[in-house]
Amino acid sequence: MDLFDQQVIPVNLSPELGTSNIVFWPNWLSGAEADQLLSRAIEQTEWRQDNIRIAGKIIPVPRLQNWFGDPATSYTYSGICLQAVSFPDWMEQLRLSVEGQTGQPFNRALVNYYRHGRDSVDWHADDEKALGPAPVIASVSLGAERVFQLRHNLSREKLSISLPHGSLLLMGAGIQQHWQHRLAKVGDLQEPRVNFTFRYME
Ligand SMILES: O=C(O)CCC(=O)C(=O)O
Ligand SMILES: [Mn+2]
Repeated sequence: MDLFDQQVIPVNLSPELGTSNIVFWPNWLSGAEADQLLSRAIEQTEWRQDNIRIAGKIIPVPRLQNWFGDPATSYTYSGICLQAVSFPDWMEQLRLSVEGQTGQPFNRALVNYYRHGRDSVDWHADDEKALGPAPVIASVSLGAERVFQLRHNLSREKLSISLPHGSLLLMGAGIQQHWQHRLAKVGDLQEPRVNFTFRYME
């Protein structure tokens, strides 16, 4: 990995708190490493199709997913409770590389499988109580390049970052409290994408 490849994007939080950073490594993994991880992830993950309740209706989430970490723990969001699955060896190695690159501890991962352009994740923040007051989130992207959008809760300022195959993105402390993010649907895209979001929970 070429260190000069690292991009630091300042992100406004509030007048009191100033800015935090998104740190982005667009070419974090080699093409061969990223290809291998993508096929491993797709083939070896026990993908779940979960449902959420929106306005009284039960709707399948538009992606497949699973939650990894200490199996004695679970993760609840939008009324979905995911019991954690232990990190398989290959994912444990990825977790260690992400810790090494970012200098931050991570002990959980939510893994998302966007099968095609109609799969997506709507506006949200990774701000569940269990993640503590200022979560730091690391995101590894594999497969189809998709646009990650962020929107400030008050100013509505927007940021868009295109996430290539093998990239790593780190959202610094404070961003989850002041911004939401999403991955919008794109028409006509057939190629899959897998994303790992590493988090830290006590
Ligand atoms: O797929 C992505 O890049 C984002 C996923 C995400 O925001 C999440 O899992 O919380
Ligand atoms: Mn998220």
